Amino acid sequence: MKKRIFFLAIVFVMMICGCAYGFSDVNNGDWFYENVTDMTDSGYLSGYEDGTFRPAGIITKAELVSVVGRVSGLTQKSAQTNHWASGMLQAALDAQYYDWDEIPPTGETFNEPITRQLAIKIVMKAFLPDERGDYNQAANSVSDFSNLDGRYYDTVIAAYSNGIVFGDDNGQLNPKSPITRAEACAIIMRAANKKGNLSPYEPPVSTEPAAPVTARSGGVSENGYLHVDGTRLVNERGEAVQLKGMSSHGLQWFGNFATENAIKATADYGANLFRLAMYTGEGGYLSDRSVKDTLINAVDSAIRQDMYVIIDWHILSDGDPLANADAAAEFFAEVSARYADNPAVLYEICNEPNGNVTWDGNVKPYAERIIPVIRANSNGIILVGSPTWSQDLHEAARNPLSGENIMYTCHFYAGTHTDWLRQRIVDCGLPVFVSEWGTSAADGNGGVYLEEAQRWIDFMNGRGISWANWSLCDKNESSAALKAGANVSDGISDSELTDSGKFVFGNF
Ligand code: IDC
Repeated sequence: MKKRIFFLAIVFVMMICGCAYGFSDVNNGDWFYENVTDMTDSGYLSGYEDGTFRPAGIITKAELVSVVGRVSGLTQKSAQTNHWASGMLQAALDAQYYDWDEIPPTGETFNEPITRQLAIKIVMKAFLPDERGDYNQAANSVSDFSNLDGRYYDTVIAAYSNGIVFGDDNGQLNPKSPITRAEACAIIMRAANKKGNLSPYEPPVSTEPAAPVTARSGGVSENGYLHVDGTRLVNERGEAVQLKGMSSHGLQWFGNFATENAIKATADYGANLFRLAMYTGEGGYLSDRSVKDTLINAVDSAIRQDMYVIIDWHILSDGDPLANADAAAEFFAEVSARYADNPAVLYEICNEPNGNVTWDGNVKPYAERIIPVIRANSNGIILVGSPTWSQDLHEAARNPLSGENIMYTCHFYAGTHTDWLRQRIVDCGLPVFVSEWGTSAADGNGGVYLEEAQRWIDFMNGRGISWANWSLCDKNESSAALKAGANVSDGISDSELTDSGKFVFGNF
């Protein structure tokens, strides 16, 4: 259900999660009751936060194509724009649901209301492309048939003859008027039911490798493959590079802030890194494999934004990385194969070992098992944690891993960790990557401690240490970068940033 809500949050930009039942404006006697209920029950479409469905509201081209694409089982493709629906629009265009000029993939008209004639054509092409109808019958029953554009004759006639569309009480189709949400539900559900095989809901995961849409300063297209040189991170040309960006919160909870628009918004503020915290426990990957699809979509999004991206196996309640090493090996085999030799991707193999674990006895043996799995596909940067929530760099330094392009993570929270942890970084002599830090105390709340955070920023800048900040979400905790209810579908405005968010975004 969480995943479903996540998808819907993308599909219907203005809507947040809604309940499938009991919309205050959808009643049992309404002509669209069954269609709307089917649609919302299946998770293809959602209502609004205030408990309404708004059946008479209009629907945009992007919204209609997205829903039709989902119900008909299309997979998103790489697209020309960063619009939230562009991947599905491209897939629908390629599948010839509509023609180039009807909704140009360049995006200018994505947010316009869709006409009834075009909506009917798209629905017929998606579900019943081979159906035909009787011209005379349709022309007689539609009193304004002559208002149709000629290119829609065939599909509208077929729609009438197959009981997908009925005119209004006056027998009018109003082909060039916008279609309402209730009407869209009705024609989509009728056509899909007639076809007979509704595709089950699956989060959209593209099979095509993503590629940057626009080159950004400090991005992957500029720096290419990363390497470790001594204690420094360097680019393809051997020049020092510092990555800065946000970490997601747990993807099982806050996947709605790891969307392409959210990630793009951080890049627009200057970030060249995004970290995806895929929790293993607490309702994460080990109990819900679909979190991986959220992750993959987000990795693809970051790649399209020309950003470096960390795939974080976010152990936390499961403090010993060895406890789920089999699942980790399987996971990293899969994702490293998908992103084989992609210069954008970094692998963080264990967020924060904690509890009764040691470097020698738990973390190092785990790393020695997982690193070769990744190396079979990629020579990219691998980030390794250490005991005590990735603070025991001194333990790792005594018995470091062998091999190239390995860095050690140090995690700090400004309200808890100060000079002594900076000193550990200086003393350890290892290549260090701060893949998670917060302006709060270590529990993610309290403060914020911006003076100490500034000391850390100065320290990291001075040593060229890369970082990702915890976290891009709107949870009511001080480490969250966004205020409650922030809407990231249209970017992130200054007024949506918390004190922490303002400080961090100002430091990209
Ligand atoms: C915290 C979240 C909080 C959540 C908690 C448990 O901020 O909302 O309830 O995890 O899942 C870490 C962890 C990171 C923590 C964060 C703050 O990597 O998952 O997030 N923190 O406590 N290490 C040190 C601090």
